[in-house]
This record gives sequence, C-alpha cells and structure tokens, in this order.
Amino acid sequence: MPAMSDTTAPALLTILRYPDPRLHTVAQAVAAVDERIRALVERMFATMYDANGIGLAATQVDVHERLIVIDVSEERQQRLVLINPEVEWASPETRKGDEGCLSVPGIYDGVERSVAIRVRALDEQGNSRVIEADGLLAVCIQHEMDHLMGKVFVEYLSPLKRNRIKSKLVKAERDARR
Ligand code: GNR
Ligand code: NI
Repeated sequence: MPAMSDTTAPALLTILRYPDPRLHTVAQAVAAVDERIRALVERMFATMYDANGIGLAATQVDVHERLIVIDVSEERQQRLVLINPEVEWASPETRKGDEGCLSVPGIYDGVERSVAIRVRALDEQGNSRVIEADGLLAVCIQHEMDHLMGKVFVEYLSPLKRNRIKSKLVKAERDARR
C-alpha cells in the first residue's frame, strides 16, 4: 500500500487570558531543541493561526520555557521560531503604536517600542540565528519577549486603564461561563 500522507492537524492549545496570574511567570531557557519542542512549535503555530494572531509566546499556553512563534506575513506562511531569544541591540529611537494581545482579547492601546532590534535565537533545528527586525516584526518580537518575562502589554498602560481592562475581562469571563 502506498504511504498515506499525514493530514492530522496539531491539537490546539488553550490561550491564558489576562488577568490569569500564570501570565506573569518568568520562563526558563529551553534545555534542548528536541522532538518535544518541535511538537510544541507545531501546536503553537496551529493555535496562533486559528486565533488569527501574528505571534504567540509559550507563556500564553502555560508552558514556561523561552519559546516564541511568529508570522507577520499577510499570506500566513512565513514562520519564524525563536528559542532562547536574547536582544543583542535595540534602537534608542522608539515609536508608540497600537498593540493587541491574544491574552487580552478586544483591547488595543498604544505602547512605546524600539523601532528596530537585533535578536539572537535558536531556530527549531537548534541552530543559532541573528534576526534584524523593524516595523511590525520588531514590535511583535518585543511584545513576545515581554511575555517570556511575565509581562503583558497592559502593564505599560496607566493603572486606571489597566484596572478598567481587568474588570472588563473578568466580567466577560464570568458571562461566558454562565
Ligand atoms: O496578534 C497579535 N497582534 C499584535 C498586534 C500589535 C502588536 C503586537 C501583537 S502580538 C498579538 C499576538 C499576541 O498576543 N502575542 O503575544
Ligand atoms: Ni500577546
């Protein structure tokens, strides 16, 4: 019999929602880029694409290891995997742009970020790579690296705004459960 191609889609993961305290966990380095990590990468991409996001940090799916998946392309076929990412350089020039987050659904607000960055990370083969980014990709990488440090973008907003967002999401969660 000819070999059948495996068309099974990776199982989706549950995305934690603010103000879930687990979003503030600081991630540990990935010890080895192995099959366990590659399987997690596949599930994270499936989860990110399903949610129409441009990035997803492992923290958001309750895995506290330094792993990020990103795809900022319109066509949704330019996968970028960052394992144990470290910022080598961030431009002193910053710009304020609206951000959203899959863990903070329906909320968009301005955050100041470096306009360009250089990051070193391992890819899913375990090879070290340097990524130079500007524009949306630079914003996305900074947003995802914050998640790995336990930081959610609403923490850059005023306490007043943050508390309003918190109440709104707690209420939405309560209504969804009724
Ligand atoms: O899908 C996302 N869009 C987005 C838009 C502006 C700035 C950052 C982002 S990241 C976000 C997905 C997400 O929550 N990643 O952690
Ligand atoms: Ni996010």
